[in-house]
Amino acid sequence: MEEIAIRPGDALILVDIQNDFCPGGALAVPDGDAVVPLANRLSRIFPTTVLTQDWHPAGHGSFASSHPGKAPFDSTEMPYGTQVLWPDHCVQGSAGAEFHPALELRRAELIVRKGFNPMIDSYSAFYENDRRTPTGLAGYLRERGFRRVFLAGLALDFCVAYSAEDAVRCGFEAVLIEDACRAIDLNGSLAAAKERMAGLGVAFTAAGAVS
Ligand code: VGL
Ligand code: ZN
Repeated sequence: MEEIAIRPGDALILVDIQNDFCPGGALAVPDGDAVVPLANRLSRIFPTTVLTQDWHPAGHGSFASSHPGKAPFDSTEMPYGTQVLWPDHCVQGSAGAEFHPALELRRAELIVRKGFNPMIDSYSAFYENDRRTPTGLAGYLRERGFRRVFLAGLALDFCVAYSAEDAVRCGFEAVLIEDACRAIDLNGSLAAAKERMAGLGVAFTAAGAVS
């Protein structure tokens, strides 16, 4: 595993480490809570941590319950393309939308909420799923002089992967901390996500190799 030294201009982005993505949650990622101790350790060694928080209004367009006749994990066509339909999750103000209780928030300098547009999902920390509506994160990172982002969290094959890909498209170097992520792995989504990331030049490392 590639050893990587943290340098000025690096930021850690911890993606969606929320109750609904952990065991017992509405969209539980297998073993999702296993990332928490690694995320905490990483946030103590990075100069800056950014958190993302999936934050949907009730009745969100990505919920299967908003599409009569559809079940969770079916797909549908939205104006911006194909969208997987999810169980209701991370509803604004609900306990499921809160960060995992053991996640240390102290070092987070920014919390990016996403998915609040009722008709557009937002996997990526940078753009909504129309791939055109920005969250503002790229501007924030640029204004603060960050050049390289390290990503970890949930789920590797959706929000983490989309964020890493968009980071590269926005001109940042991106490093995925693979063992500090867990995946949903829906119909081969994990292998596909890794291939897309590798193709864009995202680097892969492990939490223990970053210092
Ligand atoms: C996510 C599906 C729906 C994620 C969020 O955090 O990966 N996946 N909303
Ligand atoms: Zn969501």
